[in-house]
Amino acid sequence: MNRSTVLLLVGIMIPGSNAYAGGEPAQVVIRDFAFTPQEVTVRRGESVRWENQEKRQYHSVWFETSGEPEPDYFFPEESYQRDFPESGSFPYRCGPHPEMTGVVHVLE
Ligand SMILES: [Cu+2]
Repeated sequence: MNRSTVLLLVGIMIPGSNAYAGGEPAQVVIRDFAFTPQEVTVRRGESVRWENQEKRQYHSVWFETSGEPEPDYFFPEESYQRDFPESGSFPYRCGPHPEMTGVVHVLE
């Protein structure tokens, strides 16, 4: 295993690291009423995928402060994915659970 392979694996395996994982969407896990990692960084044009890993609870990923309508809830074993075509920092929350918050940072 060469050095760049090792660095790539480290980037994939450490939640919250800023490493670029090579075209796959950045992953955020939802479990125990929390987004993990709470902050995620991608490059402009990349996407983020939220996976609901709760046992029963549905959630949503709502970019309320961007003026967007709340998207549909998604349930355990479902996911929600979206692209980020603009750079900036985009806070979001869960619609039914306002205490659940996260931020997507999009680099130029
Ligand atoms: Cu929720």
